[in-house]
This record gives sequence, structure tokens and C-alpha cells, in this order.
Amino acid sequence: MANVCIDTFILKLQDVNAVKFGEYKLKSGLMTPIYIDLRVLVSHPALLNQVSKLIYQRALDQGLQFDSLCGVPYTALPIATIICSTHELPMLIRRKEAKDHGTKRLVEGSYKEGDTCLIIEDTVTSGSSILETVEVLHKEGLKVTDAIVLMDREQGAVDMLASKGIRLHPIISMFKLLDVLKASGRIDARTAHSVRQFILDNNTFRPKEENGDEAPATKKQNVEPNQKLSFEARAKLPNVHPLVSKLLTVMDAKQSNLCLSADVTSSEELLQIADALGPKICLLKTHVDILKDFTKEFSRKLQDVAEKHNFLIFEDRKFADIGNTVIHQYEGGLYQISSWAHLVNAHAVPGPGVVSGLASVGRPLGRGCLLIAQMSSRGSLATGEYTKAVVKMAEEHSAFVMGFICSSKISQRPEFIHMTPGVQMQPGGDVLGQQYNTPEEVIYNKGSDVIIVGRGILEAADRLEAAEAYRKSGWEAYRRRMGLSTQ
Ligand code: S5P
Repeated sequence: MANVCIDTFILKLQDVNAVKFGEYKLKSGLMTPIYIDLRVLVSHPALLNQVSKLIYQRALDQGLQFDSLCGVPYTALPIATIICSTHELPMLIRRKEAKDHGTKRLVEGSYKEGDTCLIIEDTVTSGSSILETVEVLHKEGLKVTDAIVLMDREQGAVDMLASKGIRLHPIISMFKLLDVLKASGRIDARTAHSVRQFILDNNTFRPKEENGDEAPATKKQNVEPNQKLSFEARAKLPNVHPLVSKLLTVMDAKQSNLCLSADVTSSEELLQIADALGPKICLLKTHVDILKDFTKEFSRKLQDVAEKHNFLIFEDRKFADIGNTVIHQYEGGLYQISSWAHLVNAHAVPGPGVVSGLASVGRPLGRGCLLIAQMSSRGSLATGEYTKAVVKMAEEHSAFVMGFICSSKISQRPEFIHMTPGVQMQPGGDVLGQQYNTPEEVIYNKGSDVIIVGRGILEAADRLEAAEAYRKSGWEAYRRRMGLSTQ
């Protein structure tokens, strides 16, 4: 199947008037400066075929397993039909109203209770149309775990559906669309900026505490404290962030919950350390802005080493600005962090806009973010109610937030990863307020998942030997926590 070039495809969507700029009213009544109208696709069969290919390819890429496919009426119906016809997959049709004669069925097609149905949709704003279809399918005893959408307006659908236990896989995000149209000169920088701002300002997802809606289902599902769930089992949880799943799988395969904090100032030394210690670690943490000689070539080499030794790269950037600024800090500037770092972290101080801004860049790239809920330094203000508010923010943005920088386990949801800095073999600290706990204390007693170690390894006479000692100590503490032998 020929690959569809997303950038060209976006331009074609605008050519057929499926993307309009001006003043339009959304289903919710909200006025919007951009309107996506994919109903016109039925008049453009080549485009309709491309949409179908993109959606089917995404289902393959995600390895989705399903018994049938259902398009949200009406725009996604012909798309579902093409996919099902081309690949000979069973389709279901959800009626908007039951007939008043005959079978009075709301779902047409053959299915049995417990079957899994994959939902497809053309555009989402809040995700409510997908949810309506899911609810009808649920009443028929069908399961829905995933939905694929061509255009995500990035106004809360991913988080809202995640809160109901459904993973939404967007193919084109609003920010991607704006970038492509801007880069090709179809819209000017001012229009791109004002639409971006509108999107950031109009997130439709509000959890219960704020608007009285039903409580998100994922909160209900995972309240069970489960210290005994293995990394391997957590990697397979239905709502797990794909990068958390990847990281847990790496940890399990390498028997390592060690993140090396590679705080050195030369690119060459960093690459040497990454290559030498790579086999011992699940994650390598960088502070790219302390390197005196950063180049794009360096970031490319670092990715190669990460690939070679099967670890992920975590840029400890600690974003802490308004959404619009962090977008640029994450994707632009000298470092173009989003192009090479699998994970970044952020302070929650600015409010949820910081996560939405980062997510608009990172989600389409499959990246993830950790929120800093507690800090290892003496006198840190990130405690008590603040920490609780960070956990809540993570729960509300779990499509992008993978977990926390924290000193102990602070969320009972096994989908979140807990990572703890301030770790050395001997408890203590440094003269500037850093405080150290042992791997045993952090993993076994405090229930964290990953130890982050910098100077404990970097200042050792033999770094490889030290890395192995920390790997072993962190892993044994995890095994003990699981009630397993530590041979
Ligand atoms: O609270 C924190 C959060 C972080 S990410 N305390 C920390 O020490 N860190 C980082 O972890 C810090 O920036 C440094 O890169 C690393 C700890 O280094 P060490 O040499 O003290 O182990």
C-alpha cells in the first residue's frame, strides 16, 4: 500500500475546502476561527481512499485487535465502509434512531456479546460523538478500547476519552495542520498564532470536580493500590501510555530500573558514557543546556546509542512556562528537544496549559512527559497540597503525562511511572541542599519505580562498576517489593 504523505494530504484537504478559516459555530455552540468539514470528502474519492489508508495503517501500527469496525455516523460511515470492504473486515453500523418497525435495532450487523469494536471518526473536538456511539455499542454488550480519528482539534477529546477507558489515536493534530499550512504559505503567522491560542484557551475536558460531570472512569478503575503488579504486567495495562509500556518493557528485559543522570558538559564524554553504561540502564537523563558543544549531530548519535543499547532518552528540561512558550522551547531553539528526547519533564506551577502546550508538540511524535510533583532538594515547596494537585493534573492529562518525578509513590494508578532522583548508596546530601536516599529506601520502602543516579555513578572510580551496583541494588529492591527472590 502506497504511503500517504501527511503534509501533501493536509494541503489537499484545504484545496477541497475541508479546512476553513473564519467564524464558525461548533456543535457545542462555541464559535471557532477554524472549521474542519470532512463531509466534502465523499465528493473526492481519491482523498476518501487516502483517509481510509491512513486510518487502517494506524490500526496496524498500533497493533489493534478488534472483531469489527464502526464509523461514527455520518461522515465516518463511508470511510469505515471502504476500510472494511478493502480488507474484508466485518463492519457494524450504529443507527442514530431506532426504526419504528422491523427489528428496532440500534446496531446493524452481526456481533456477539464481548466482541471488541474499533471506532473510527473523521474529526473530534470534545470526543462526545465518539462517546455517544460507544455508549450504544456498550448497551449491546460490545467492548470498545480504541478509536482512531483523522483530525483531532486538540480540545480535550483524548483526555476525555482516556478518562472513559478509551484510547484515541489521532492521525493529524490541529497544531500539525497549522504548521503545514503556515510552512506552505497558505496561512500567515498571525492566523496560525490566533488559532493556536484559541485551541489552547478552549479545552473542553473538565473533570468532575470542576463542572459536576460524571467522574472519569479511569479513576474508578485503578484505585486499587497494587504494589505487587510487576513492571511486565503494568506494560500491558489497557490504558497505559505507549511510552510507559515501552519503558516498562525495557526495564523488564534489561532487569534495570536505573536512570543515569549524565550530567557532563562535553558531548563526546556524554556519548562515551552512554555507550559504555548503556547496557545497565533503562533511561539516560540529559541536561542538554549544560553541554558546551551541542550539535544536531550529537543528538543523532545519542539516538543511535539509545537504539543500540535499548534505553530511552529523558531530557530533564523542567519546562515551567505558559503553553505557548513551552511549545517553542520544546520543538524549537538550538536544541529541538522534541526531535530526539523520548521524555521530558515539566513543573505544574503554570497550570494545565504547560501540559497542553507540550502535548501539542509531543503527542503526534509519540513522546511523553513527567510532572515534577516533589523534589529531592531541602526546603522544596513541592509538598502536600501542591503534590496532590500535580497528581490530579497528571490524571487529567494521562494521554501525554506518563508519571512523576517524586520522592515516593504518590499515585495508585499503575499506569503512572514514579521516578526518584537524589539517590546514592549512602544517605546524605551535598552542600547545596541535595538530599540522598538509598535505592532500597526509594524502591522498597517508598514504592517508587525508577532510581535516578548522577554523581553516585559519575564520580565513581569505575563508572561501569558503579552503574552495575546501582542497577543491581535498584532491581533487587524492586524484586523484594514484589515478594520475589533476589537471585
Ligand atoms: O528533585 C529533583 C529533580 C531532579 S530531575 N532533584 C534532582 O536532583 N533532579 C535531577 O537529578 C538533577 O537535576 C540532577 O540532574 C539529578 C541528580 O543528580 P545527583 O548527582 O545528585 O545524583
